[in-house]
Amino acid sequence: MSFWDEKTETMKPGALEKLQLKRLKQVVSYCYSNVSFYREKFRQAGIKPSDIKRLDDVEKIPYTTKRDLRDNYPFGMVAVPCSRINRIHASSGTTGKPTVVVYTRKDLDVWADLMARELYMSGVRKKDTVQLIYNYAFFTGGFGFQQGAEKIGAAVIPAGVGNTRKQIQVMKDFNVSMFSSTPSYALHLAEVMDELNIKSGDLKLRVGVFGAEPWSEPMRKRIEKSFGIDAFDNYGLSEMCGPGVCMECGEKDGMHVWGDHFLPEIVDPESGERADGGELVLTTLTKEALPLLRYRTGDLTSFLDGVCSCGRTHRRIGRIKGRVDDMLIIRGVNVFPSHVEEIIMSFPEIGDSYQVIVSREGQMDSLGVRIEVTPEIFTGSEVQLRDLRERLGRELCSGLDVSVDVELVEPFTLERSAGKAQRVVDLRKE
Ligand code: DLL
Repeated sequence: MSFWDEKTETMKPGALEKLQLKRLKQVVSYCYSNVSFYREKFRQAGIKPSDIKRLDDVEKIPYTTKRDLRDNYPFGMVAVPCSRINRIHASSGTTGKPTVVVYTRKDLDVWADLMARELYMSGVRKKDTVQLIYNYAFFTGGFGFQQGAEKIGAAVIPAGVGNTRKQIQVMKDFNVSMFSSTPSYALHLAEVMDELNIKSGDLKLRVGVFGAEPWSEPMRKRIEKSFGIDAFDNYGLSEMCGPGVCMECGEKDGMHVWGDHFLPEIVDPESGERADGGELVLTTLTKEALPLLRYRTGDLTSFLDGVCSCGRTHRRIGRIKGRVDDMLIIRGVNVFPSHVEEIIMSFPEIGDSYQVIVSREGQMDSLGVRIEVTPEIFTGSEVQLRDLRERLGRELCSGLDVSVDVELVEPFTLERSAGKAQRVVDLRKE
């Protein structure tokens, strides 16, 4: 077993908590002294940095939200003078102003080190050739992975997004052993590989790291099978650094949140009270340029109990179920698009793309799924298709507790995205 930073990754829990408390006190004082937004928040809450004496005292601090970042666009929450800023990224979001995130030299060094920790954990070494299939414009994905892989000493191909055939050609010709992209784009790469009649055995791929959007266990299996690789889940968000917040180890039983740099909490998204499962809240413990206290990520997950057999002691969270604002309420039943995916992707007859359609008939919302089938099924018999449609409808209804209208469509007809997939089509808004 090997680690990038064994001492830190396997720290005794008591020692890790001690380090977290020391850093929490530091970052709280730092925010209070350098960010007027926090000074004002503390004043309103009637607290002082000296009130943070134990780790649990973090609960005294008010939450920070994406709205706060947007209200202070672009640099209102930055804690350092402009001259110390070394990099600026932004997350586009779907509406309104982008969320701007900035880094000092030290922030970039920490980020690179965390990414090296994660990539090393997935098995990336100096000898590897790494293809990074992310949009490099403002987005943190490509740069994060690039810094980490370079730190390990691997060869990096900053492939960017698009031109799927060329991506596969590069994979083959440059003997790529690891690649990283969104999971939905990985499945599209696999489709195009089929079209080009390139088999996983023609490539040298061993490892894939995927993130930036929710995906499911059946989807992992499909990706692993298509490329003959070991596929890992990686979670992060621009506001913390980008990727580099947490990742799965070889056990693939939850993602380790790097507790030396982030303090994780989970709260009920409605009441804001601590909970075992709910919204992930993160406090940056070491960031200089944009320190954030109790940041509401909007992402839903839960803590996993017990010691991980990989030897790492940093707390684990389960797969991200979706965002608080992704949840659909259909006739009073809460439905997550990720649950729909989990159910349909376990059917081998189903292709690699689908859409969740929400529509309204009168006062009632209804749920549909439009799913691509495999070419074999599509050219098969009417009876087979009807049978598949019925089985899918039954499974979805019993898994989600709401009836679902299933539409099966021809392979490769739904739109593919090179970045984060847009799975939900909300006809109620049209
Ligand atoms: O997506 C950072 C990233 C890049 C992570 C590449 C992993 C790989 P943002 O654009 O700010 O940053 O989007 C962050 O994406 O709040 C989640 O809702 C979602 N997300 C990220 N990783 C995962 C994941 C990057 N593994 C938002 N599973 C987050 C589910 C994820 N959702």
